[in-house]
Amino acid sequence: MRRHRIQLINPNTSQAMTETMANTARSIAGSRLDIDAVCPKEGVPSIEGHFDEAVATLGILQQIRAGEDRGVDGHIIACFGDPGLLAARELAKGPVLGIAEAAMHVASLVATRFSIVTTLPRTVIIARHLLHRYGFNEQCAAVHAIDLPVLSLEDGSGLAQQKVREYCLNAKHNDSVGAIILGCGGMADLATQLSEELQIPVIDGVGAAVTLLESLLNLGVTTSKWGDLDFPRNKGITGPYAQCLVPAPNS
Ligand code: 2AL
Repeated sequence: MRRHRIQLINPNTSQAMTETMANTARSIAGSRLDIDAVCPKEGVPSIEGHFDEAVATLGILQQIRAGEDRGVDGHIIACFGDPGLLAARELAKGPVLGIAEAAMHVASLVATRFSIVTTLPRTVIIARHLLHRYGFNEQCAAVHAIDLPVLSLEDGSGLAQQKVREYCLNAKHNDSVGAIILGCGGMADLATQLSEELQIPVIDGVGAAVTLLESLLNLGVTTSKWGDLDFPRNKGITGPYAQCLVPAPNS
């Protein structure tokens, strides 16, 4: 089996969060998987709503373009709203996974029902939309918000981590679920310890996406270019968006 290189794209500009996720991703990757961890130089410092997602999407597409150009085999969009996922799949030859979609698939393999613990209450609707879009709504008992912003996970106080633990414990006892999904990329480093401590699978989307992406690459399965995920048509986009344009082979 040949070596593969993937890129982990943190769509917000937080270097600290990029490193948290990169450390988790590399600890889970097999010995034949190399991981480039990247984040945009400009954009939003954290993604906590529809507006933030829209702003972050251009940076994600630029990173996908750059990754494809240097020959990476696959990509992970490491934000729990999976911003720009389908657009990224159009642009990329290799597979592209979002951490929310990956976490939901993994949770559904080990439990009949799960709950999600996320950051601010305004992100709950984003998770809910994804549950519907991916077909997991019936399996999700509840989406809980710890009511702290994304960057509180990186402030060194430990308060956000304490609240994540508290909310996971409550979900275990009150939601009749068999698993809990951590609803933010910045929680990636908490899953292993929480799973052991709470004695219930606590699933982080970064680790889930790394493992699933590696499996797809080993299987030789890649993004379908037959149909709507075909490369975008080259129609002469101007301005900053031009950097994201891939000329479609036959247009
Ligand atoms: C996220 C995430 O994973 N990264 C970020 O900046 N915002 N989503 C979330 N629900 O907190």
